[in-house]
Amino acid sequence: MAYNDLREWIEALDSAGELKRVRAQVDPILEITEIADRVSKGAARKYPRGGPALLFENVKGGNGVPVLINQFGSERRMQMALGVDKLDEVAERIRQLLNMKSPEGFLEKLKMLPMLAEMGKFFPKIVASGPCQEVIRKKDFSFLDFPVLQCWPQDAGRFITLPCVITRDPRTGKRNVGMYRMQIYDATSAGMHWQRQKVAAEHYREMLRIGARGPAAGGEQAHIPSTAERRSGVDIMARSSGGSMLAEGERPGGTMEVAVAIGTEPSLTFSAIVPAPPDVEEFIVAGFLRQKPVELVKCQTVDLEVPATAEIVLEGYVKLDELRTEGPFGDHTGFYSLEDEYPVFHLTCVTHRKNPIYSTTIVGKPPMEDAWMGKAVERIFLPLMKLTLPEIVDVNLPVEGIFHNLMIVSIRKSYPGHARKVMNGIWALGQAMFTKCIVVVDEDVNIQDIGEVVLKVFNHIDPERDIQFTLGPVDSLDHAARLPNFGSKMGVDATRKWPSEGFARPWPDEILMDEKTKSLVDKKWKELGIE
Ligand SMILES: Cc1cc2nc3c(=O)[nH]c(=O)nc-3n(C[C@H](O)[C@H](O)[C@H](O)COP(=O)(O)O)c2cc1C
Ligand SMILES: [Mn+2]
Repeated sequence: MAYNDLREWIEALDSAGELKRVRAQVDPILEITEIADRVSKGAARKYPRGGPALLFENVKGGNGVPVLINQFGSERRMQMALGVDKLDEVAERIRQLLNMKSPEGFLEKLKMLPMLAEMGKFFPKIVASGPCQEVIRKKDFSFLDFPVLQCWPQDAGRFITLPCVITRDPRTGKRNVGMYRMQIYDATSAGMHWQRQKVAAEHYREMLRIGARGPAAGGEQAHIPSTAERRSGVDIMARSSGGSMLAEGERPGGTMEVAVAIGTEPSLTFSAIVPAPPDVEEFIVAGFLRQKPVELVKCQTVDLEVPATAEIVLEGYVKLDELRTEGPFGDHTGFYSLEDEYPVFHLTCVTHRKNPIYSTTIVGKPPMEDAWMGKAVERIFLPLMKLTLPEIVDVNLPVEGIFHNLMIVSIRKSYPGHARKVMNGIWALGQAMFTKCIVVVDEDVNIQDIGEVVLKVFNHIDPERDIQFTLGPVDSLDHAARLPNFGSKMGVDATRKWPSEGFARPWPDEILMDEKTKSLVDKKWKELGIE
């Protein structure tokens, strides 16, 4: 079942008892964070883990715009958002899609037709008009017409935390939707925190490479950069550090158009955080998740399309020669992410629905709302990881490992060195490149049970032999790395070691009672009178 907009989603949450409306006045500066944090950590005792979604209806200085927060903040709501009873159902749908084999004979081809028709539902549809443009403001607008939060005391200011940032690849015309926070500098400029390994940052670099000659979308011939243009783009990128993509004094000029949708229906919001392969449009991912096309409308002032039912749309551009200090920001590591240089988004037009709803989230010490989103990604991506690494049995990203610090993976080991092959494969797999520590165990370990993991991993390793270090890109949020974005990573091979791996000693059996004794005690259990 698909929600057509945020409002239908809020209604569904309400009727499922998953939403709490708050009528008391609250301050978007710090206070909403403190409330939402307590709810995430269990202060709302009537509710299961993660607490309810919150709709603040009376926000100080918020022009009457309500604030929705914690919409994804429990297992149940994450399932509801994706229209399933178990997240593994989504994984199963992906598995079926990947399992497709070529039909043999006419009958099998006929049987495929409904499947192909089904796939038509994944693609977005451009419609002539949509509620997101009920109100169009081409002048006298400000980010602060909306109740944008300051989340934590040492944050550099107010941040839009749940924006779907839409950009276009200037070479292919393909769109990308990524969730990148935006720090409000003033009424019409904001930091655009796309980290340098993310897709929108690559679109930005691509614009630099082609000398900002304009997008080649819409079937136009793509501009092929000259060697000199390429070299200058590469130079700019190589010389800059951290989030910087331009060297000081470098002025290639030009702009890149950007649109931001806030308050989208949940499958689209979720698809903006999904680490899909760079060339996969998130509008298609959302269409797949909701089994219904996403409807898009053309923007007013930029050549981009936005979800027709979004609550709020920000249209604007990023200058290719402008960077500004972004941060600090209280991040999902539980620490403040450091200041760094990022591009600046300039607002050219705001469109919104009548009586818009502002949707947001906070991050901080786990568990918080994003923990549930991350767990959904873990489940849904398992079949996709298995496509490249079929020996993987299961994956666990413990919430306190904040998704990039720790990945536990069980494998069906088949040859010497197999665990190390898997580590290297994971470090080469899209955003999994950021994984600071990968622990690999045999398939008989239930990796969803951390107690069992600790027991077996630390029994099984000879640290000097079984730990593998490597160097490479690390998450921009990693404050311990020797350099921003570059550092070391560790793999732990906790699989049982084989003679073919040079392990000559016998390997002991795990202690397990025999079945005969177990069933004997089962039968006598009552008679023993212990319970
Ligand atoms: C609440 C939330 C906030 C996020 N903020 C950022 C951010 O500021 N910058 C960033 O690069 N990634 C951020 N991410 C992660 C990206 O959304 C994620 O890596 C996504 O896959 C990027 O999309 P892309 O692959 O199309 O670039 C955030 C994720 C969540 C759940
Ligand atoms: Mn993407």
